[in-house]
Amino acid sequence: MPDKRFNILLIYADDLGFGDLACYGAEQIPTPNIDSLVRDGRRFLNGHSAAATCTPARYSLLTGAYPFRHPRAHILAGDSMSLFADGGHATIAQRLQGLQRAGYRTGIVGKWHLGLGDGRLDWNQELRHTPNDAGFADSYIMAATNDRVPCVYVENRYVHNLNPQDPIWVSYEESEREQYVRFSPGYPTSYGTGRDHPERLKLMFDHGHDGSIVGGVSRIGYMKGGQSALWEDQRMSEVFAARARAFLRCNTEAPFFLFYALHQPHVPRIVSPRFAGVTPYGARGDSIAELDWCVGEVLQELEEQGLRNDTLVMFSSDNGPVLQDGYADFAEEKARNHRQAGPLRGGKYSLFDGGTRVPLILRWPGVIPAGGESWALVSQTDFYASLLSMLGLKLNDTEAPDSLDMSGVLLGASELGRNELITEGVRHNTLLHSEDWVFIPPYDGPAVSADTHIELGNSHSPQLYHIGHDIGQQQNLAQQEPE
Ligand code: NG6
Ligand code: CA
Repeated sequence: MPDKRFNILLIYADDLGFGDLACYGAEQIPTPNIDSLVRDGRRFLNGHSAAATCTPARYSLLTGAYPFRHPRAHILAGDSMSLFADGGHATIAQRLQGLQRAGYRTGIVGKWHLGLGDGRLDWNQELRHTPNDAGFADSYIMAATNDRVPCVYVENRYVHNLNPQDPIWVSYEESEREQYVRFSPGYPTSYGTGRDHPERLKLMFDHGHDGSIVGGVSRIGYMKGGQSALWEDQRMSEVFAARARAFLRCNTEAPFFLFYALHQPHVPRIVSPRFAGVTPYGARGDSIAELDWCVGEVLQELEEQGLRNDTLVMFSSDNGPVLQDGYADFAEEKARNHRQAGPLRGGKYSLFDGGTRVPLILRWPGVIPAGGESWALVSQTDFYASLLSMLGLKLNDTEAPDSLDMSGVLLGASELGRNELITEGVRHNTLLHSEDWVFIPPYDGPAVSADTHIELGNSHSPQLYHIGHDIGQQQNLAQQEPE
């Protein structure tokens, strides 16, 4: 039986790289709140997400299962069926919620991207297979990503603020595009598409992203209707921050688990006017500064509620960084001296370490010694078993098959990380981290992405790197060290 009840605040950025924060070496992006977590907590330098893209990384974060165990754990469309509707693994939220004595109040605010519904979704009805069915008692989310339709918030089982007189339609079928192209005055509202009406765009698409235009930005996929429910990109951070703060305010009695899943710095990077131009790096830098403000908001709420010492704060990112990801926001040109992946090779989508090695910071005053750091190999996949262990609990046979108890190293009581870890680039292309070595098997596909210009790590030859000596993965030792 758990005797220790503590709160868990899991803050998760979207596409934030290993080098994007001042506390990881960035020079001109102000991130004082996240930096304070490092000052007061512990920073990890070899912490990984499970995959170099969002959906599989999030799946593994919540379930403690490697993403390749779920055949559909790939980047999902905005109307994809929930990964939990066809036999996904149990989530840490479910486990915490179900605890006998320390039953947790669970909530998610922000990006979901693990699918909704059990097949064809009707956005105008009560939704099934929402986060509420995956262990989250309170849920206020965007379904997928900020570059995908539908551009609406979902509150528990309903699209928030939807007017039934203006129903919402969503499709990802190219064959249905014609229906979404024309502006038909009146009902149902059509937004036109970026491909057909580029003159209406305030931010030009670059690759993909030429579907429905919402708020002057064309997205992936098509939608019409639902005008009253549309989100405003510039206000998204405030909306989510207010929801997260409200959750914290309302849950001061029971222990809570809040998954605060931020949308920054994922494209389209449209920040609140307060953050426009605060960094020399254009919209991407500004969106990281805004992300830090979001972190500050929830840390402030913890202070105000007197919960600072009772709360384990965990901060990380779902995958590595990307500059050019579908919109002409000139992130590459504007990045100049900024090294978004720090010393690492590759980034989002990549088999190189830049794909999954991300900032990982934990703060728990009085438990985790302040100002520590660790080079131990740890994975977000381990959060499940580690959190249970901190509660004095063990995994049962059916849950979290790949999650290891890393509570010692996470809390700063040990330096012993994993010996081995499997991560993924894209499409369940796996690679192996083994102590100081990284082995990337041969994979088909371009060495460099024509769209994002990222080195993907595909090669017809096996690759072996000693990352202890060669963190930038420049020297392939596969021939030299075949054993
Ligand atoms: C890709 C999108 C990219 C981004 C990514 C998902 C194109 C050409 N690219 O398919 O812009 O949306 O999916 O990002 O459409 S993630 O962080 O959610 O994994
Ligand atoms: Ca992501």
